[in-house]
Amino acid sequence: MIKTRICDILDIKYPVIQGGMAWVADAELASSISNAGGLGLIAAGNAPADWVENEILKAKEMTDKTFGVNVMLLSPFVEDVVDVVVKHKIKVVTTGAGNPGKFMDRFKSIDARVIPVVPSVALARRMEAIGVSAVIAEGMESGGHIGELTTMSIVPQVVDAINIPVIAAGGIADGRGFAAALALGASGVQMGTRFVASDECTIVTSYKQAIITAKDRDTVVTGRATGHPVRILKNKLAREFIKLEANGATKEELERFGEGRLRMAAREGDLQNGSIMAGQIAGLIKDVKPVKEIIEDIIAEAEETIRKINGIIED
Ligand code: TUI
Repeated sequence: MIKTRICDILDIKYPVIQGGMAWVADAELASSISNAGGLGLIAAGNAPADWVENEILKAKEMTDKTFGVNVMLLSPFVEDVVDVVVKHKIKVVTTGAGNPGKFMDRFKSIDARVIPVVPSVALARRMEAIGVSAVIAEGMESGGHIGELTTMSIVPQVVDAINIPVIAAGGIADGRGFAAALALGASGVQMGTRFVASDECTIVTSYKQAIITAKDRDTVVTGRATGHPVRILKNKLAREFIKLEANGATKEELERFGEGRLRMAAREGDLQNGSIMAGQIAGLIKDVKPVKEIIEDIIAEAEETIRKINGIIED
């Protein structure tokens, strides 16, 4: 049985946390992951606050376990989303794409556990100083909006810099990755792409198929010129975006070109013109299966991996 500090802090059985994933992580996915012993979260993304509230109400019907909300700090609706989080006394809030500092008092007023994604040691230190419960150290192997460091580099450096628990993210989809995260000093893992390829994920089947047929080099990072690099699967949109960037399109032009593209892929099923966000580990994922099986397989494989490693030590 693998039990770490984060299990007690979040009141969860397994130290497995679902990634934010705008337009993907709704009440159905989040509650299934919480029911399976991990921590599921509703991803606010760029959605209006009433969508988030509706998903919270649904999730409350679907699970009696802890679930959270992922707040995407670049959202035009972020203030209203925080109001909804506070109104419903959400127990766990993860944040992405920025510094949640200005909302900390509001989150603390409902005694929420706040867990920001950090792309650097400096931000991890600042987050510890303002009283977050843990941080997610996310490597650039991840899908969606990413930082610059790899998981292998950022996790141990953040672990050494702070005293609160660190959750490893980026490039983790099986028990070997989970065991590696523990070896780096992490208290748990956050996974996104692995949970996209699950039965309970409500997005179009073709997006899941794109993940399970992807090979190791099938993702590309677009949007470096906008200051918001985003990892997606290679497709027509990716090629067009890269061409625009090479031709010196402005930040505004690129942002306008990218608008609404994730929804187009995940919900409308346009896998050529939509943005298929996925991590580099997509190449390892070969099947769509129930969330419970994903989590239990990972834990069992991690235990086996750790036993194997122990077995190579000679006195
Ligand atoms: O947030 C994510 N992944 C996302 S958000 C998203 S929606 C979006 N689409 C286009 C452009 C931008 C966002 C799709 N995928 N992951 C967590 C994450 N957070 N990755 C990187 C960061 C991050 C970056 C800078 C966190 C904090 C940060 O701080 C800068 C500062 O203010 O100090």
